[in-house]
Amino acid sequence: MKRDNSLLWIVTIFLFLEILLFVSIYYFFSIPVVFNLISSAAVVIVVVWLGKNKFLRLISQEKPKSTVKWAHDDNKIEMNEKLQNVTRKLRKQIYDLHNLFEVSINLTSILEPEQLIKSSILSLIGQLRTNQAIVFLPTEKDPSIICPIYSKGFSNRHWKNCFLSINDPVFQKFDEKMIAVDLQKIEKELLNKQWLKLIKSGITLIAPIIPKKQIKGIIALGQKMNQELFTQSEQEIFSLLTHFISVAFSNSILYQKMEQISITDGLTGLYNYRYLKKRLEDEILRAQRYNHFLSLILFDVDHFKNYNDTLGHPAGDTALKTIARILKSTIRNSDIAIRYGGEEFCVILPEEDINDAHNFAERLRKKIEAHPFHKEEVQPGGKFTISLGVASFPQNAGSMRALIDKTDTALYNAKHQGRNRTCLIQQNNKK
Ligand code: GH3
Ligand code: MG
Ligand code: MG
Repeated sequence: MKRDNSLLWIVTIFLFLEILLFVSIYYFFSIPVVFNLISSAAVVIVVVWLGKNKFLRLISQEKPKSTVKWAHDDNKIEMNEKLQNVTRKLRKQIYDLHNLFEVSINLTSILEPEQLIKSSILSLIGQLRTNQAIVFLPTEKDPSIICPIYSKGFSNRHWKNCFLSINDPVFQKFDEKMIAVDLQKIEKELLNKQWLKLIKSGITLIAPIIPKKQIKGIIALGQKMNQELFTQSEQEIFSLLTHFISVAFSNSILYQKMEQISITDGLTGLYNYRYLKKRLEDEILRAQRYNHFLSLILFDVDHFKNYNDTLGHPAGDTALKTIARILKSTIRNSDIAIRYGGEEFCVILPEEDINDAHNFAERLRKKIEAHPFHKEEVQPGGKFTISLGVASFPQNAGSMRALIDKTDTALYNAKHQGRNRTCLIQQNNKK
């Protein structure tokens, strides 16, 4: 390598100039100041010019470039570029995995199916940089037919009346790993009118929703925002996310079923006592807020023990189911029918005052009295009947507890006065 002698030269020139200066001071007193200034300025400029690069290298810790080019330097540069590319790809994969992990945790924590679908679509759109996604799930009437239930970025006309069979030949293209399928790569003869319409609207990739090894629906994606094709790794991310969504969806459906079971009476299918407390509280708050009436009816089968003892428990169960059926057919959509316990039932009538509730109670009582229950002649009056108590908020009670107590008292009065009748609180003789 060539030695850098620049500093040595500078110092030598400087010494020479200074000797000249010294001599000039001695012999020609008038010249030296100008000469001294010029020589010093020249030295400073040269030193600054030569020292600049060295100084910059020193502060940036950069090593001086070798002036000799070795044969293996090109290989090194190439290797370095390759390594940087691999590092970049690995960093991207770690970032994607981290995102996937977070998204999966978020999705599995959503227990409401509709909310889950909406969040899933937003996650897919964000992760895969597309602005179109659509979810197909079974129709209510026929679980073997799927239709769009939620979409983002597609206009309604694209997917209105779009129905696909769960046995569609396109779905056979999902392999056992259930990796997403690119619709561009599907043979044309497999694509029916519906698929052609969907492809025309921009759908490119589809992945199956498979909660339990059986296709229940699909998620379809539109094009990427930058109009590029989805890469292999993006297709894998889509498949993986759809798999998470499938599991989360299945859990949310299960949770919803369990929740429904926990508030439903197993014998009659009506709501149970657990639901009554929660719902009545909510309805009273609503009645308070909007200044509405609210009525409660409590009724009990007359001499049911006798019916049970004479005809057996199964006959008693059948009679209870019949009562529930008659009750369901008598209430409005907004009324809430509940099995209070044993052979006691209850109806919440939102926005109904005491007179409306009394009319309803009488209608129900007469329907039950008129219904030909199995071997009802075994009952004391020869008929299968009920007794009812009615009270209203705020006319008779100002709180949930008070309303239940007043209705119970009215029912007690109805029993006490001879059964098969309706009693309003404080009005004991109405039949
Ligand atoms: P009252 O007119 O005073 O109401 O007389 P009752 O015989 O109806 O009243 P009681 O409380 O003496 O009897 C209620 C009966 O209801 C006793 C119980 O065996 C029966 N019961 C409670 N739950 C069920 C049920 O789920 N199925 C059947 N078959 N019977 C039930
Ligand atoms: Mg009874
Ligand atoms: Mg009873």
